[in-house]
Amino acid sequence: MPAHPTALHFRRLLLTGAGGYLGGVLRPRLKAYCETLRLNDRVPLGEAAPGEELMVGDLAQSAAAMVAGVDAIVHLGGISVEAEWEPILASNIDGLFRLYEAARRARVKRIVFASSNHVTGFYGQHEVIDARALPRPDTLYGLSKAFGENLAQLYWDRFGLETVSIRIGSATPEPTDRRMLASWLSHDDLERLVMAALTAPIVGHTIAFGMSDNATSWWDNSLARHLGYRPQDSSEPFRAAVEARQGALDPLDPLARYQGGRFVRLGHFPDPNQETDE
Ligand code: NAI
Ligand code: 15L
Repeated sequence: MPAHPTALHFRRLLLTGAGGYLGGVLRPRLKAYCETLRLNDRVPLGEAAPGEELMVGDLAQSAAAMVAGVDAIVHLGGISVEAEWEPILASNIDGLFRLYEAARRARVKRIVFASSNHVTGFYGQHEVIDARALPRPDTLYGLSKAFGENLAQLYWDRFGLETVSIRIGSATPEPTDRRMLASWLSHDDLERLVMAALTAPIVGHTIAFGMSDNATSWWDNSLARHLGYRPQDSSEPFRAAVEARQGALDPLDPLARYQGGRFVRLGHFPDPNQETDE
């Protein structure tokens, strides 16, 4: 049963990063909304199900072929955690640019871009921010997602190519630590948000925070209200089990202090053994 109530049906959608974790979540779900679902990743994608087209290859090299004939793109492909600069540069900067360039030339109308909460990971957990807050990336990874959002803004302002940049929180089957009580995005709500982003009448470039209807929240989605996203899940039913499992945190621990949690203290890859000073 599709989680998003829509009669709108796409002829062909492209899902990048289809071989990754969220690709596996969205692959069967997006198929319900389109005649043909084209899938890309540089890792094997298994057998094509009915109505699927598989295109295995690096997105920087195969962007033009990937976007040909698609109505819209759900772009998950990229480095999804902190890493060395070179792979981030290749996938999240150059790969993203190649994808947008190809989409512009092919006159694709809209891209849903998987951005990340790590664009603003250095805001404190005591703060509530909206999409007007300046980026405060916590990693090279978060920095690359901030670049992606700016690229999306450029392609909207200059070329009228629409994007919804979703700053995904933590999209897991259930919240497993205290931070995720605020950052959790259920798989069903992820589907609802991606479908809202694909089907809202006009989005320009919209930045939306990818979260469920959590009782604790650091993110104000009022600037993305026009998407019509209505989360239906909440981390609250998991709170007692999470708090029993994790216990109280030292308030100075980055896990408790910053929205980006442990990402703010991950090794900086050019010098990975050196922890950052606070
Ligand atoms: P993942 O790492 O499991 O999947 C990413 C996929 O992209 C991989 O299968 C990888 O092979 C592919 N990829 C990377 N570079 C590529 C390239 N140059 N060409 C072709 N394919 C390439 O990540 P996950 O968890 O599925 O996340 C999907 C997207 O959502 C990522 O962009 C990530 O940054 C973003 N995101 C995910 C969150 C989560 O909670 N899972 C939270 C915030 C953002
Ligand atoms: C992300 O951006 C990562 O892709 C994902 O693996 C999680 O770590 C998530 O953020 C998070 O902040 O929980």
